[in-house]
Amino acid sequence: MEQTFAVIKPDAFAAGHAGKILARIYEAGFSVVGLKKIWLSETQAGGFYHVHQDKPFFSDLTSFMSSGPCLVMVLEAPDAILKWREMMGATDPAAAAAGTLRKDFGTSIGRNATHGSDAAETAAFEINYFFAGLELI
Ligand code: RTP
Ligand code: MG
Repeated sequence: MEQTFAVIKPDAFAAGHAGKILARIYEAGFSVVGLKKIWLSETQAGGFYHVHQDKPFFSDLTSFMSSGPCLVMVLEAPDAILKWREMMGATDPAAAAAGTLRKDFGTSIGRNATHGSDAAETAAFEINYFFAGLELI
């Protein structure tokens, strides 16, 4: 079993897509071992995406991620990191494959509906950034 960290980002949450995305998560066989609604500050969003702090899109990214509530989750499954990345699709919804979450619910590269950890080390950092051990059931 492996755990990954996932977010239903402010665009998808505000558009009312959280229920549909959660249904697809359960249908895909993930266990949701942690789940909460949060509204990040810009500073908190910057800490989460610190690896991108020198990128030209960083301020757009932190501004968007702090623009409204989102759902943060810890998902568990065999190969959860890769499985969730495949379910999300490419970063840019325009390039994402049919049937992926970003194709169905994203509207631009900056407003792409979901986040997923990209490696075991980032999953560990991201899970720990948002959840205490007692919240993972
Ligand atoms: P995420 O971290 O959100 O799951 O997305 P990702 O791994 O597919 O993509 P990443 O390279 O980590 O980029 C993080 C987020 O930054 C925004 N972005 N904008 N304007 C741009 O060229 C650009 N590139 C990336 C995206 O919203 C991406 O999800
Ligand atoms: Mg990423």
